[in-house]
Amino acid sequence: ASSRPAAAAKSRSHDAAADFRQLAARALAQRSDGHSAEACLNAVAIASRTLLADRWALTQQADARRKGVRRVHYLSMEFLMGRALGNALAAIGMHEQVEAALPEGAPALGEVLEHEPDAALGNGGLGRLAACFLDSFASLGLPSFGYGLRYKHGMFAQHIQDGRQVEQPDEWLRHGSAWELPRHELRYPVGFGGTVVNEGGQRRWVPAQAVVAQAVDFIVPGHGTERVSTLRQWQAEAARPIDFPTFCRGEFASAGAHLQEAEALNWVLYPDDSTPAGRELRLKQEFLLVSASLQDTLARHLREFGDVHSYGRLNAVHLNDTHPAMAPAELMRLLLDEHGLGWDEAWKITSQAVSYTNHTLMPEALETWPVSLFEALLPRHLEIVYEINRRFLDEVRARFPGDDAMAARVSLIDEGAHGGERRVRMAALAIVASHKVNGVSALHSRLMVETIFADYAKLWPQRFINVTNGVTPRRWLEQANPGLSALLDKTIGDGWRADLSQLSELGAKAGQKRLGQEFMKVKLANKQRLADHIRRELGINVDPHSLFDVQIKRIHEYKRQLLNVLHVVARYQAIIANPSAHWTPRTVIFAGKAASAYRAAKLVIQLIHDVARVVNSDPRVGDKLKVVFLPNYSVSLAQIILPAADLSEQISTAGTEASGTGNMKFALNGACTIGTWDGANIEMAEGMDAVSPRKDGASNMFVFGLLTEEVARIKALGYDPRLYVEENRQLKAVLDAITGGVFSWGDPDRYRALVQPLLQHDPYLLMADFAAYVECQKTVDALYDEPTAWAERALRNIAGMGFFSTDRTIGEYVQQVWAAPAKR
Ligand code: DL6
Repeated sequence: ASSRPAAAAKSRSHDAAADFRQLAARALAQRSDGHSAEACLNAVAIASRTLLADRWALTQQADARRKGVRRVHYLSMEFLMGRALGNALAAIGMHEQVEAALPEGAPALGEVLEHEPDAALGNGGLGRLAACFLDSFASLGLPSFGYGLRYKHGMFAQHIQDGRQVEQPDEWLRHGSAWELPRHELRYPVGFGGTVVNEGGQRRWVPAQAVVAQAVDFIVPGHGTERVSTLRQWQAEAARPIDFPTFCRGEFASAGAHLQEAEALNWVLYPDDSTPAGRELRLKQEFLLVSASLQDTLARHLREFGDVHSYGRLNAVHLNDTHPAMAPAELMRLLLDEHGLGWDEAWKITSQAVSYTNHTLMPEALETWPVSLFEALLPRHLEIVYEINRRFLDEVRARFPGDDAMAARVSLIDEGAHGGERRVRMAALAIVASHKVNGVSALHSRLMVETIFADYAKLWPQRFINVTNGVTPRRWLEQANPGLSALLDKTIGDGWRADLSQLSELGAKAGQKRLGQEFMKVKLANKQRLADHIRRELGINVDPHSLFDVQIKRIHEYKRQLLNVLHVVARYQAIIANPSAHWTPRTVIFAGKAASAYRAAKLVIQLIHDVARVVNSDPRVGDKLKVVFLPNYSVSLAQIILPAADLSEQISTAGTEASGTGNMKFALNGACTIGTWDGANIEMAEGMDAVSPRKDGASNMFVFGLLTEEVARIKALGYDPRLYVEENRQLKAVLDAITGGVFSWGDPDRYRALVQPLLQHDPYLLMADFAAYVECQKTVDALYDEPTAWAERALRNIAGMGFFSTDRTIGEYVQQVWAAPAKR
């Protein structure tokens, strides 16, 4: 009898596989372009999506039956999903079926997978974290939805012309997306502008303009489960069709101007906000996301439970940074004006539901909106914000009588005391409305309550917590690095695939010579693959035996790609001064995008290219040093680069990087880290040293540089970067070479705007950390010269990474933020 269920399961999976093959074959037969990679990709994606859509229906039915269990709604302007097909096939276990379904003459599966464009609907770590969360939502079976916008052109595609970044629209939807499931039944009106009217004592917003938000779903498969999660993306459409009489008069553009205006909401992520039109578009995008998502959650709640009173108990609404911070105001409006609740109940529900993650201490990233713009676009919301603020400030004054300065600092409105315009502080709105606010690493969360949110933490110390970031090991180890994954299976068993903490078992084995050799073999194969990619893309030959030293991330001054370049130049000068000395060969690899309006970051990209041009063509240098910038950084590019890295550069000024998640991906793939005592580097080093302590007691990480408190102290004492330059001949020679035009032949002024600030304010203390960085790089060289010791160190790094899975992160969010309704 016991074999009957097993036989039934086998036959079910046989049926599913046969269905899958049939679906793929049918979709392929319906194409007009034969068996091209494009056609095969589309066919297999359609078959996968159909299977996932069935799983979606079952997941929703199961969740609707789980009465009393909260659903999580994760609102984010960014979801950096990358490619979907490889992940889907790994999750649903249909690799073999696909091989079988691809007809004679079709490209190999690997080539088909390479053909898929990245869904690059994000900027950096924040967006990729959201994508990793969806993977863990599904794999852990958490009742949940991700909510975002469907950007037709992503952020931008980065092209490099003459060493400069040029932004182009990212045309990832050019061939459509077989993954998307438009939900024509889910359409919500979203208004802008207009007035607020009084109807029998009830306030009601009458917008001047309206669009319709149409839901388009992207189903995210779970691994090791048939459950899925959903990324619901909103597409704005005009609320009415073309104006027919105008069209008939031949005025085609004006007949459809409102269609174009609605569509523009979905063109790009983070439109340049240096113009008033750009700022207005951005605020409208944020409201589109918030309003459509909340209407959707309310509609679902009403369908399942029949009334709104239990909404706060049964729904978590999470704000991924301040971009969706309008959510509390919109939820209040919907509850007050559309559902007729009183203020107190609406506020209780709102604050039960809402929670907020802060992802940066950078003041410029803490959004504020001019009151005038806010009022013009969202007049009813401004009324609600004022009322929230009035009640909140009453509480503040009661608790801190006479402290007007405190009230002014925490107010939701910046009154523009120094001649500036009045502005709405979105982080303040998010904090006041949330029952929990978290930072993303232990250091960041501590600094958050000690600095930018200190006043709020005084009011509500229990509200602030830490949840350290993670990454999904499915994409970032199993799929990106099958060679290393197989080696781990062989060494510690495959339990780590379901429970990453089991990586710690590697700690005791890290010193085994044979294991080290096998590890280095896997690494070399990955490096060869990257070297081939670099040759194909850039025509540069790099030696896979050289140390691959990698910094891939958004280009930003605080991340200090420039410090890395200064070290490269110092090394170049040292090599040409003494070419016959022993040099540990290095290939320094960069990738990353600079925000389109960020001049200094764009200059850094140009400098990297100029330095690369000089270094790579200098015959005295040869293979001792190579510099590579890989354009158009993306998730799929990261999946090739990370497994090939020997050294991970995590060199932000201490106290500036909230967490980092690239740092985790590198270490998981067996790269050693050179890093400052910043963000999650700290917990990573502690993790490695706890599971696999070194005999000499030193850290497994290459740590250098000033600590956060030292940075603060130096700044307080009056930091003078010139003193560091005057004392360090090497540093002076590096800066002289850059300003002297060695790398910008014929244009010595090109980098004045980069170097001058280093000598004047140097806000990220590159000058102060340079010497320590260069010294630390020497210890990296020394270890790399001993492959056995290097492999042992790299294995210890992997062993310490068990904590950094998003499965753990999500477990903590569930326990500390989302599971229980808030008590205030
Ligand atoms: O929490 C995800 C990610 C962190 O790992 C990075 O350290 C942090 O820089 C990033 N934050 C942002 C916020 N916006 N800005 N700037 O992207 O979040």
